[in-house]
Amino acid sequence: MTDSPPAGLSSADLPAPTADVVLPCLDEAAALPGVLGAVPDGWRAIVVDNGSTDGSAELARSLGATVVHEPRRGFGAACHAGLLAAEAEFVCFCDCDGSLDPALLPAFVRRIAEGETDLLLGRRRPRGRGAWPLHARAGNLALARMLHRRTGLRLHDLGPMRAGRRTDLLVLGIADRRSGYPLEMVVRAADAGLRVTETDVPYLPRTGRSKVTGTWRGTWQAVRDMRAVLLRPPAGTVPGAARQGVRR
Ligand SMILES: Nc1nc2c(ncn2[C@@H]2O[C@H](COP(=O)(O)OP(=O)(O)OP(=O)(O)O)[C@@H](O)[C@H]2O)c(=O)[nH]1
Ligand SMILES: [Mg+2]
Repeated sequence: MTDSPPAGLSSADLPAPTADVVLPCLDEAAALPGVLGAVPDGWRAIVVDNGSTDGSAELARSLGATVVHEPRRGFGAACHAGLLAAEAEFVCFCDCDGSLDPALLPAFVRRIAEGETDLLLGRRRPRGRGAWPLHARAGNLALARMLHRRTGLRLHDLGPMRAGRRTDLLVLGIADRRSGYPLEMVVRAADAGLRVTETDVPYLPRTGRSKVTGTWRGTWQAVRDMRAVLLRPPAGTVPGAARQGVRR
């Protein structure tokens, strides 16, 4: 439970609880100074590197971040290594390419701490040309529809910027280590009865070279990984019994 604010103050006047921010990073030296500079004061930035060759790890360390090396390639492998390394009550995730602003995250954490929601996702609202290519948007929309059919959740986006309670996220047992990780987090959270909601966030053109959804190949891979997540039966479900709603 959250303590009530002292008389005369609203909860918005109080500082948001501190959190750890997981920043998956693959060759993002150009974006790192801006991203780390926007991490709220007193929060821990956990940069998870997968063998960057542009000096990202050294740069992040010199800028005060905790750097975690994850030997296994993949966006999900990086996110999960960051979650395992986190220690704060609240954990946030944010891309490390300058497309999303970590300074928005205290408002996310506040809403969770106040009991409004359990997993809060940033719904990306593109700002500027090229921030979000059409094919990536179309893929995302298709996945949001499939997610609705699978879980009943009505989300517009499966964006990478998000926040939750560390213990809630750890017990979900997310297994995907590639592009399906963000979707699997949402599916498992819904299956576990957590409240999953979204809030608008500006989405800016990334700094540096596009690696995933900026390319057709990356998008195709992401959609395939995510489809596989949606086709998996809910955890703890007796195979074949999902239609009858039977759970172990
Ligand atoms: N550690 C690690 N980070 C990754 C990996 N793939 C992507 N990232 C990081 O995860 C974040 C999201 O990846 P992006 O390349 O921005 O993917 P995207 O936003 O879908 O597409 P683009 O911005 O167009 O490339 C960025 O901070 C990347 O550096 C990976 O295999 N390992
Ligand atoms: Mg990006």
